[in-house]
Amino acid sequence: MSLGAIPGTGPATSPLTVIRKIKQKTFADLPTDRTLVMGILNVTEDSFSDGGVYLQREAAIAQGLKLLYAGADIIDVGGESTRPGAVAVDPVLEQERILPVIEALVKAGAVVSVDTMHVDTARAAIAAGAHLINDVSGLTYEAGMPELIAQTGVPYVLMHRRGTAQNMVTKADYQDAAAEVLAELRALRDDFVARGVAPEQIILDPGLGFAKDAAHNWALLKNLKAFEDLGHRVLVGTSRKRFLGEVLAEGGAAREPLGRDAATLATTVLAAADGAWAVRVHDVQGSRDALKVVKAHGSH
Ligand code: PMM
Repeated sequence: MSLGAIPGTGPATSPLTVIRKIKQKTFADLPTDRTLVMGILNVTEDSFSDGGVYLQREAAIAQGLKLLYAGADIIDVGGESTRPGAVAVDPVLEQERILPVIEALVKAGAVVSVDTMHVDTARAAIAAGAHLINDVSGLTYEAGMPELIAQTGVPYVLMHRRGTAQNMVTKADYQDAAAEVLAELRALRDDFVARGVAPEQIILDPGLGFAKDAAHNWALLKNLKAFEDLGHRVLVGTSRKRFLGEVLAEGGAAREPLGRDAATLATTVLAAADGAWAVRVHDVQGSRDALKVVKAHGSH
């Protein structure tokens, strides 16, 4: 008997039909009984450097689906590198890179967040189906961002950063990093609320590595509960960051990024035990496993 005899299983079944049948998710569908995993999908030159635009796009969508099937609760799509010294990307190019990826992942049933500092890109991403905006610009946010977030009502990650990617390293100067970052993030939160953003829309992130050195990052990780006490969900991003490479250094050289996943998992466990809402990570499968252990232990 031909498989085609069973409706919906034959070779004539269009893959598109199958995709359409997948129930599209919303932010409200996310679990609330454990720490969530936000998988990182960077659609930047350095991440997908070989091939033309089409190949980059295909590779990015394939990687996003891989993260989704590995158990990512949210996929964070970014088209502009945010590391220290990174060159700013034109928002038009940023949108060319990420909009088709967002559309494909939303269609496949993913909850998608968009890592952007640009109002135009955030607006276009929301129109393409993105569920939340992850803005790392911190104290130097683009004019109009709070108004867009207020109008659209989407959840919004408000992360702490002093300065820009170009100059933030020079601004990593604190007497008491945890207290100062907390005070600056609280003031920024108040500013967004005064501009019409509902407090429930705001997710706070201490911004590890953004105008912070290793000691500052550890102070923030140790004081996560103080951020949670501001009354919002808290997102933490430690994945493969340099301060972990420094802990693992041998012979004075920091461990390279791809060798930092086990150390990242340790910080994931610590953050979850302190009540983090979500962790932003490269290693989705490992993070889900580690969080199952935290849950079984009853720590979150
Ligand atoms: N870190 C990076 C990029 N985006 N977003 C949030 N909310 N928090 C972070 O800590 C964060 C971020 C840099 O990491 P990558 O270059 O590995 O993406």
